Amino acid sequence: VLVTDLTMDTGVQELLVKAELENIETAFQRAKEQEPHCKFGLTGVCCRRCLQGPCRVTFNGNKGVKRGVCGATADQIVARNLLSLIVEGTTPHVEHAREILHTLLETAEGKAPYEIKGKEKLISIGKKLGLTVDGVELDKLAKEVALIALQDFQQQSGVSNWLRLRAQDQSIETWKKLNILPSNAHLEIANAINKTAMGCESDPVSLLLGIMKMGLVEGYDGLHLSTDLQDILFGTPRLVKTQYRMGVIKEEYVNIAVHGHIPMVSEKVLEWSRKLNNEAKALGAKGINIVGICCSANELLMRQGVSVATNYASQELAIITGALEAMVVDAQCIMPGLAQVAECYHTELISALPNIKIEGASHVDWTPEDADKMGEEIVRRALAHYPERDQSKVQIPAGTVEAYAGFSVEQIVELLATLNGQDPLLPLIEAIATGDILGVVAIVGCTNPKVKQDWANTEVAKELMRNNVLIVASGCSAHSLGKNGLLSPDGLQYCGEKLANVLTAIGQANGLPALPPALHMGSCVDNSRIDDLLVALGDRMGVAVRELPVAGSSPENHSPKALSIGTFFIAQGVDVHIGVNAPITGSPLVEQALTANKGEFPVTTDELFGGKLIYEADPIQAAQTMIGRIIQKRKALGL
Ligand code: BF8
Ligand code: SF4
Repeated sequence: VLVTDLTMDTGVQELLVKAELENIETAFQRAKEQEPHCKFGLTGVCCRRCLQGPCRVTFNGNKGVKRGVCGATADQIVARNLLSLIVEGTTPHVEHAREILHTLLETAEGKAPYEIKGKEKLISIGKKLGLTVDGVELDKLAKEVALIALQDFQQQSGVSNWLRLRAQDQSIETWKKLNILPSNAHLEIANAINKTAMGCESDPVSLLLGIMKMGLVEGYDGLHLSTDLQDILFGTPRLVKTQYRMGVIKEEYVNIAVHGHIPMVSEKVLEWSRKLNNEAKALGAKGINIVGICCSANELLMRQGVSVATNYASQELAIITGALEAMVVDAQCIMPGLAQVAECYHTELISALPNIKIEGASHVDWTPEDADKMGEEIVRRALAHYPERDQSKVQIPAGTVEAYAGFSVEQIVELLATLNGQDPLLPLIEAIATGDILGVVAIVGCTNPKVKQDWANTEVAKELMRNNVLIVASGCSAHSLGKNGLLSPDGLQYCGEKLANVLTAIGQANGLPALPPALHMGSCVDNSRIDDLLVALGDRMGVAVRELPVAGSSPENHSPKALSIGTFFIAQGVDVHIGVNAPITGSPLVEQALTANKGEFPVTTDELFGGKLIYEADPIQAAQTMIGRIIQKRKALGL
């Protein structure tokens, strides 16, 4: 296989060649070894829910057995498996939210060494929750906010506080009618696992509604809760300029990569790298250089302007540069294969979450109270490894790409306010109304070694831009766009003329050459920001989110998290495109319900919620399908 077929990133290509020469295995190679994939698994009809199985039933409706030992049909097995997968997507985000919630609580109580940097966010959320904010001390207010959030993990009835805080009224009405409003994230997760257990729920329609409910748990007590509390603790992102690609790893520096998702870990590592910077100089280095991978990168990029080495599929390659003294990992999307790669170098792979251990990695415990101890210990270990670096193994692909990020909703509104201080969203709405902006599409999610890295993400984006669709981005797909110049004003060359003019006008009103054609809104939990933007647009236009000419797209999805996030958006009536098929095609019922493709099954998410799943591997076709729906929704609005 040619490395140019595996990834668009020339730095990663160079390192893949190095890996081969050094006989080091990577995910790109292992992905090939798994081909061809098992059809039962791919289509979702393999059931391992009890020890009478595993049972495999027909995936194309005619060949093979029709029922498992217990009598379960393909529809039932696929729906159950999908709910189970969505629970696995939701739970890491809910755990993420719970961890930041406890950190905020302990910070407010003076027990944890963090400070409340997002005063404005705290006050605005306090107000929205109906708390008294005037004259109240920040710590006291933060504690009250945290305790209200904690109810979302404790209350046995009622509706999730964070859902009521962030959802649009029209959506709540729809969900209420369908009886899918969640109350307590832990309870809903337990309930969903109970549904999928052997001999429990077998009604595929009820299982599908369970999937939509889980999407709401994901959206409000996963994404929104995480972002809101992180903004309170670390501040709301503002426009930053940064650098992308492997070239951000610097030979003359002590290099530490932060990888994973939890900013309580990565922020502390960054803080201690600044405090101990002189110790690196004493070792003959120029200082300590922190680089990001995956969503830890996004968190530090958005708030601190830290540069990004790479995204998901090529995480192992960052170590193969031979120039990382340490890689710190917390949770989610950490490949176990990292340990094997790190063994070949002086790089120490360090895990940090008390209940997430990685085989072959060393461990430094993060807890809110001991966060400083963790930060200092990790940075000191990296310093100690610097003299062990083997220069003969160092090869850092040259070159970096400039990118803008930090587009929180607050920042977007502030940029627009230079055009209309009274009604900042109006210029954007007018541009949508005239068709200067045809619609808005969120490019979100992962990279996946099944797809040429960054290729589908950037192709979908470029085709949309060419058709004057404004792009907002998050997660590893934002990194794909960043590495390829689409987070910089240079990316305007790919835009239709009308979109380019709007972006130039807004940029120049703010002292920039132009806005980039894709606005980087953050990590995967920050898909909440994209949701906030949609709700704000809908509310200002007086329409439901489901009526907006918008869509979401995850062209290189790999993680169940991408599916649970997608479910959340479908529940609000937003179409969601995926480029790597979910395991649903073994069930005509589940496939039709989600994709609304013609079939005899009468109930679809499109009818109930206003949004559907679009599976399309071809990026240009995917973009065109989304554009078709955007035009349909525009027409319905009279545009
Ligand atoms: O939460 S985009 S590969 S790192 S799952 Fe994972 Fe996908 Fe990256 Fe961030 Ni999101
Ligand atoms: Fe087979 Fe039914 Fe057990 Fe699944 S739950 S493994 S279909 S017997």
